[in-house]
Amino acid sequence: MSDIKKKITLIGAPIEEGSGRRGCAMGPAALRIAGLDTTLAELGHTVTDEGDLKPLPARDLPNHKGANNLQIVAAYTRALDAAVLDVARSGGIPIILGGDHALAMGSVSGMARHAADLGRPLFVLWLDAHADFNSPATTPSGNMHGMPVAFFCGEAEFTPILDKDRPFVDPKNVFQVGIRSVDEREREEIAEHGVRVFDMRAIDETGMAHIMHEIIATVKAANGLLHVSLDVDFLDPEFAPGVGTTVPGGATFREAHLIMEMLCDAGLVASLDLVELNPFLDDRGKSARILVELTASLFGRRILDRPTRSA
Ligand code: 5AB
Ligand code: MN
Ligand code: MN
Ligand code: MN
Repeated sequence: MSDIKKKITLIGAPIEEGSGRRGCAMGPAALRIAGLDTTLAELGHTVTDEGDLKPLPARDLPNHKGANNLQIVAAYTRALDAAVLDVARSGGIPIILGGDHALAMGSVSGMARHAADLGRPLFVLWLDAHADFNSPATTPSGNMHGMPVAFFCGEAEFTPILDKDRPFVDPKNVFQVGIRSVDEREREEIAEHGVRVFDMRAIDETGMAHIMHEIIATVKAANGLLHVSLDVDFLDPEFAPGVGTTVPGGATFREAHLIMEMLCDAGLVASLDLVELNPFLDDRGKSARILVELTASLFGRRILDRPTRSA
């Protein structure tokens, strides 16, 4: 599958208002400087860069307790929902250059619409230290980058950011890998809704290959589309320090690459978020570069030309 040439569209989403600090707005620029477009083009894909979205704050929405910067987060959500659907509908693969993780409210909602149009289920692979299943009612911080999963599963419908009758993602179709920091209320929510969590302990116990075989087999069996959402803090801070929410004990360089290599062979990935990169906190572009390298593995770069070994 990795030899199939794709139509890839880069969409910059320089949102930082979903996180508690400044810096993620420089993420799209850092990913471009690290050579994301040329790297994908060298692998034979057709790459278009749509530039950065410039949404206007959604002034129709009132301030909401527990949802910091709601108007600007809603504006990005609406813009990305439409932009991602547009690209996917025309046969392209959208890659969203973040920007903080609140942007997944829009990117995943757009892909959920696309999957519904095709009559196929959408699965989400959430690579993150955090579960991001808070809502304005449960959040300890008010930061909306901790809420996207609850939002696109239809569990954080507190104000009309998008239409309420849009397609949601079934929480059982969300695979969370690398999790190691979950809030008390989130813990209850993800269990109640059946989110499929492979925490760091599961990775230690069974190994990444086993987990990925299981995920890929599930998506294939359901003829699903797969959206991958990669939060920089999924990686151990040793490899990717350029993020505001580092948590020790994260995925290694090779564990992350293996995920991408196996997904590439499986040929299931329809869309990708690269989020939470904070170049202001990075070490000489290290984290931007690793995101580009991982994306290259996802889209066909291989060490040797051989298929994935069976489990
Ligand atoms: B990230 C926390 N759960 O809700 C919250 O980086 C952290 O997109 C959220 O995963 C981290 O504020 C959001 C404490
Ligand atoms: Mn996240
Ligand atoms: Mn995170
Ligand atoms: Mn609930």
